[in-house]
Amino acid sequence: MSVTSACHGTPPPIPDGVSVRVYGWEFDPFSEKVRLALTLKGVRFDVINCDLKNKPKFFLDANPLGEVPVLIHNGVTLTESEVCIDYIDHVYSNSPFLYPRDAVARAEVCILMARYTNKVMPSVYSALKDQNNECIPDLLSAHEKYVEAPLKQLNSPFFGGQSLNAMDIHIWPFLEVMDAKASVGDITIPATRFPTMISYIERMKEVPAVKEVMHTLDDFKGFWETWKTPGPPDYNYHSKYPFYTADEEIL
Ligand SMILES: N[C@@H](CCC(=O)N[C@@H](CS)C(=O)NCC(=O)O)C(=O)O
Repeated sequence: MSVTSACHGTPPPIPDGVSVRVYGWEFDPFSEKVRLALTLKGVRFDVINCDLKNKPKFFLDANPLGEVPVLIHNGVTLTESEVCIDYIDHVYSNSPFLYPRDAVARAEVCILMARYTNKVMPSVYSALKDQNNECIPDLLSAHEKYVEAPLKQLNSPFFGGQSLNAMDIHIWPFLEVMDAKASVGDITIPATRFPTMISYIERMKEVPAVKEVMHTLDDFKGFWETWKTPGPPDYNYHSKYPFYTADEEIL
């Protein structure tokens, strides 16, 4: 079977009895957050890879902004990964709870997430675009302040305590990329500055749901290779989820 992402001209996916669907692509950190939240809740879902340089009509119909992820559930269409995580926690009210039920504790989680979005994400975007590693100091400072320090203060295995919460889900895909970049020597995460964050990353890698959604170093290396050539990355690269093809139904 030829594997391809849905692209311009591809007809909408055919309902196949799976009630939850994510439009995304394999190496997109925002889509990974939604996949992780669903996996933690034990929800069966499928993923439709979307070619972002040649967006399928059904995807643009679902999100006219043309951004992944999109979460489709029982006729509900949602965008924005954080909103999706919150929705998943409400609709699937089984444990693990992704947000505390106590209002104050919940607000504290939301504050940590907002700080990561507002204060750390810009340095992540800059570092991804930067060819000369000039943005690495900012990336490290931001993680020191908004990940290493609060995690050290919490003194628990995860932001969610003994299990993951929305903050862990929110930051994981970006830490996963940093860790992979560190493994290939593109960046250095100094052990003396990041003792808590480094052991946290190792602990996260052992969580079964994280293992299911994360990528191997070889996956990353292969994907990064496709990004070195001019033009967009290969949105199809090594996806472990069922694909929709232009001439086939979803598996
Ligand atoms: N705030 C959004 C950000 C989503 C986002 O930036 N998605 C990118 C992932 S690569 C995207 O779809 N970009 C496609 C485009 O802008 O054309 C979220 O958390 O879901």
